[in-house]
Amino acid sequence: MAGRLATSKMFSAFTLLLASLSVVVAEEDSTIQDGLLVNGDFETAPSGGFSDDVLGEREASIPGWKSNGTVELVSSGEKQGAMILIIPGGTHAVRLGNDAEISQELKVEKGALYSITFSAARTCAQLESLNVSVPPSSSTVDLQTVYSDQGWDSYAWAFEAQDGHVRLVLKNPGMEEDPTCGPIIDDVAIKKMFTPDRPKDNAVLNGNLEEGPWLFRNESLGILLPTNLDEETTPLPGWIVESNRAVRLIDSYHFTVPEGKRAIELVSGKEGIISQMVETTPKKQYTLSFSLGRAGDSCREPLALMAFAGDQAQSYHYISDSNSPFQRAGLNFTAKAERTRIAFYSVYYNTRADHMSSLCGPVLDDVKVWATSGSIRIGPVSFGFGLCVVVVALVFGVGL
Ligand SMILES: *[C@@H]1O[C@H](CO)[C@@H](O)[C@H](O)[C@H]1NC(C)=O
Ligand SMILES: *[C@@H]1O[C@H](CO)[C@@H](O)[C@H](O)[C@H]1NC(C)=O
Ligand SMILES: *[C@@H]1O[C@H](CO)[C@@H](O)[C@H](O)[C@H]1NC(C)=O
Ligand SMILES: *[C@@H]1O[C@H](CO)[C@@H](O)[C@H](O)[C@H]1NC(C)=O
Ligand SMILES: [Ca+2]
Repeated sequence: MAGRLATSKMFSAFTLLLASLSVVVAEEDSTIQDGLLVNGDFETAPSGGFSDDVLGEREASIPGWKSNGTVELVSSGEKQGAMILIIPGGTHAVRLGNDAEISQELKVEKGALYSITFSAARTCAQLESLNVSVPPSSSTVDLQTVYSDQGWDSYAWAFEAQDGHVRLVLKNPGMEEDPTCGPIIDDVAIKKMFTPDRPKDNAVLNGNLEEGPWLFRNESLGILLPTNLDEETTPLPGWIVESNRAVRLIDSYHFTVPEGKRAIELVSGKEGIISQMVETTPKKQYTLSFSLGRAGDSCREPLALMAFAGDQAQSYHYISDSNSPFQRAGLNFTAKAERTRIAFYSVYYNTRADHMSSLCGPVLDDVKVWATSGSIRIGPVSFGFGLCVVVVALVFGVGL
């Protein structure tokens, strides 16, 4: 009897504990979770069901979203004139007419950095762009260049939460004569970012490119990182895209990646430049090393990238007849200042052999910078460097 009582007491204490735990969990849950936003894929049917009606200014017509202006839910297979509309994922998406917008309120952690991922397609041949904002931050993403043969691309953008409640706004700033033109938006997701620690033996932040925006596991096109000059607010911590054109973040589920799960494919020739300012000590000697490879997306060769470190610049060709999908390469430089710029772009404008309109290029991963002068250290790093020199020597030997 007493035993049973004790057990039941223990049981209720346990239940209480569980209950309080779940309250804690629920409180933590109240800020937004990584992944798709509420109805971020526009697959939830509006109250009246999916139809061809223009939603206009009726609020909350699209579950989870507020809209303003001509916002239409569009379905795959739908035609606009002679053209079949392209829906990035699933079967439904939204089209933003002139000056129209959709928005969603997000409960976030004040002061934290978030990235937003979305897919977009343009409908007409005109210049189309999208203003993505979480006031006061905003950015205009140029949709003119379609990088993939699918007719749409995914993009990433980042913002710092100034408040616990923010509003994400996706707006078509355009004023086209044909009001049925305007970008189609789909698959809007969020990810809270963290800045990885800088490893002791590497001055490069996020050199392996593993920390970045939300990537749908089923999304095979990678994510474009458009121009972003703000190193504090970037969807790829540590790095900026300092050119007019984008670079592409790729994953190991759909592409060949030299290290870990993610890498960068330099898809825009000399117009897609990724860079980082690394901390250095003036007059000290450093080595920059990185992996250069192919993405396994039947990109037409030659593949080559240009690497910059301080006042040094050198181009490197990927040697396709080697068995490895990537090679290590590098250069030495002497730091002139407390911060040194390292940067990369693709030497060529490459397209895929199977889809001539799909842009592609060399893959960059595992970027390292470390001091070499005065160091008499013989360890894995020096050994790695020795290997790298051999590879560089081989590259030149074969190249000539
Ligand atoms: C809708 O957009 C128009 C024009 O941009 C603006 O004047 C109006 O205040 C907006 N309405 C709402 C409810 O946000
Ligand atoms: C990928 O998955 C997401 C979430 O499940 C879905 O909304 C989207 O439509 C899918 N995208 C593609 C390209 O299949
Ligand atoms: C984009 O939208 C934001 C917020 O609505 C606005 O402050 C900004 O000026 C817009 N940018 C452009 C280029 O239209
Ligand atoms: C870089 O410097 C190291 C000495 O610190 C040297 O052994 C190596 O050959 C240099 N590599 C290149 C590519 O110049
Ligand atoms: Ca990586």
